[in-house]
Amino acid sequence: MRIGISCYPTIGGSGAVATELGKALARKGHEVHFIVTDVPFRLGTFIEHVYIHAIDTATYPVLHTPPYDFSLAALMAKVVDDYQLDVIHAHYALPFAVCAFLARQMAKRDVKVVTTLHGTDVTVLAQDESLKQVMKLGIEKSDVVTAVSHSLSRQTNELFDTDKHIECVYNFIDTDVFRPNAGQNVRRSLAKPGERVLLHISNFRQVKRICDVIQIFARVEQEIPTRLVLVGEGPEYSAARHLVQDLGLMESVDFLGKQDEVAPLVAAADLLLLPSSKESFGLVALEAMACGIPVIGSTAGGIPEVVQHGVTGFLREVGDVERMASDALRLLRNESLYVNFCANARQRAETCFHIRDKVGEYEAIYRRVCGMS
Ligand code: GMT
Repeated sequence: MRIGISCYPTIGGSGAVATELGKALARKGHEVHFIVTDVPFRLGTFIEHVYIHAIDTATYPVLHTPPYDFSLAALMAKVVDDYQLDVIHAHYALPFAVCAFLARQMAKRDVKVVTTLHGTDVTVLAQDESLKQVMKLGIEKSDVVTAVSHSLSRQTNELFDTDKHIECVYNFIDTDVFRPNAGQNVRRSLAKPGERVLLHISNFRQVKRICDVIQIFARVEQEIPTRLVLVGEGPEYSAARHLVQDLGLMESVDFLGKQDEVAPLVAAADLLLLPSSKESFGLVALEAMACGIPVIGSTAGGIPEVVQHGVTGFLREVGDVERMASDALRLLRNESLYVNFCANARQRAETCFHIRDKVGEYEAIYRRVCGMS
């Protein structure tokens, strides 16, 4: 098939999922066209059957802001016609599903639109009433809408007061890349022998509750020698640094900033912390599980669909740092429990979220929507 993919190319779960999906589809022989502002960050080296179409946004003195969304819609329509696309897969309702809807009006060919909701569009952007109406249009005019968890499907139907069927296709993981022992060489540079490593990776938005991450670490560190590794950056970065300084923890916390290849870092950790207040799925939790790393997190959104409480990690109410810290200590102090959780985590990633199965689910959706099955 010929498939167009539009996503945010910058670092983030949705961009990672869209890019890995495109690469996997291309490896299976589909023609994949990324219609984007920039080369997606996870694309890596040249892959046969992958094309990149980058938007060239018009700027004129009379326009206060470049008409980015219209340029994107126009480019989508052009790629649909030039390359005879069967499907546009929009990763995010806003702007991509709405642009795909516009593109369909302009294109000469009857292209189908599949939209995947990743969370922030629904849980954050839809708080703005005017954007909500535009997003609702994008969702309702898509041929198929998927969400990355059942929690997000339900939330979307409630929030937009729509009965549009929203299928759940879980995010996925390449268990050959994210695997136990992928971080053997990295471990030595993160911690001394005998020290444990807690890891958090995010874009440091308020919803990630970085201060909870630090509070959990502060409690664990009082009991056993432990280091905290923080990967990423964003609006809460300085607040996080201040809290670490105020608690006198600068010596035992590493701020590594944005990192492209996280598999070795994830595999080098002992536990992943994800205490978010909002999380439609929590891709990083799945990355940790695939590496055989248990997760200490919150019960927000779709996290309980990924992490099984008491089996592959422990989940508590948002903000309950006391119990999250004692869960972490319980796992780190009990070797046989810890080893069990590690094995469960890896097994769950392989059996429930394998890239091969999820790519198959998306292919089946494309075929269905194009009347091929
Ligand atoms: O979590 C973020 O802030 C980034 C955001 C994104 O658009 O990349 O992540 C969302 O999509 C990911 C991939 O589907 C999910 O794993 C994240 O849970 C989701 N983030 C939120 O719902 C806050």
